[in-house]
Amino acid sequence: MGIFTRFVAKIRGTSTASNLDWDELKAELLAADLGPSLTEKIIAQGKQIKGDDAQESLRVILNSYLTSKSRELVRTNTTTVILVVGVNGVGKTTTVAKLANHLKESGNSVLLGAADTFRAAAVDQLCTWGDRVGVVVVTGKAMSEPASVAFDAAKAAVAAKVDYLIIDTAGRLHTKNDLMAELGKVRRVIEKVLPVSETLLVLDGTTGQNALTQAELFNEAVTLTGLIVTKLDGSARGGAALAIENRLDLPIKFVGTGEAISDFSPFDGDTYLESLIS
Ligand SMILES: Nc1nc2c(ncn2[C@@H]2O[C@H](COP(=O)(O)OP(=O)(O)O)[C@@H](O)[C@H]2O)c(=O)[nH]1
Ligand SMILES: [Mg+2]
Repeated sequence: MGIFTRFVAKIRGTSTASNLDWDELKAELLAADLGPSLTEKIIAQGKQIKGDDAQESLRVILNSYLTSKSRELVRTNTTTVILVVGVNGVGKTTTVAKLANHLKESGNSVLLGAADTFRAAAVDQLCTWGDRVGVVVVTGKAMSEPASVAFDAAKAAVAAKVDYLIIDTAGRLHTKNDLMAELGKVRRVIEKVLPVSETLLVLDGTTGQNALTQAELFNEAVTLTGLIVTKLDGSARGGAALAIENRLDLPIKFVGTGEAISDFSPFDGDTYLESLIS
């Protein structure tokens, strides 16, 4: 059942939902991580909807809160560089592997750069994924500068003429200015070799409103081109994606729905709205 199923039934005046109070529906939307301001707006607009075309009217309203920006990954003439950023534990490294696999399955050659140099385990984790997916991972020596690994990876990507270079980075708190500045440096150093076409922020879909704050601060620091929302498997908080796009006007390009390599897909706005409504 979508988070708006009872909402639609209330508007239509059908089933037991017609007896529901708007306050009760509001509580449901808040619990689904739509956030207070978007919830208020949607309730106010929902109250204006009349009768049988409730589902379609609601779809139009919800669609207006999704971004109209392209969800397609950029593809340049040379190697296209994708920088993957985010706070700790959101699923960056797993997502880099999933994205590499996705691109490879669509016929692209891919190289990975392990620029999370803070923990040796992080490099090992990416290398293990690289082996499984069948892509080369460029690594640096222990505790080397993330920017220098990223630079080496960019050089290697040019030499190998791969279609995509994906750079994994260390998790960093969006409130730590020095770490955010370091990301800017990673990008500038890569750009001595190749333009960075995509800077994708990975957000944990279960973190609710905090994800919005993360996105705002990362966007200020490195100018994001898109988002990847993870851990949407088994989450009752299906409103997160809508709240995020509404607030940031940044496209969600992919979603992660589990720990396996194939638990990953391009985000489709229409399918998503359908899942909320029906
Ligand atoms: N359920 C679920 N777990 C995920 C998903 N993406 C990543 N994870 C898990 O989240 C944890 C942290 O992932 P990792 O890629 O190391 O995060 P990083 O610190 O941002 O690099 C791991 O246990 C992953 O298996 C997802 O879409 N769904
Ligand atoms: Mg990681």
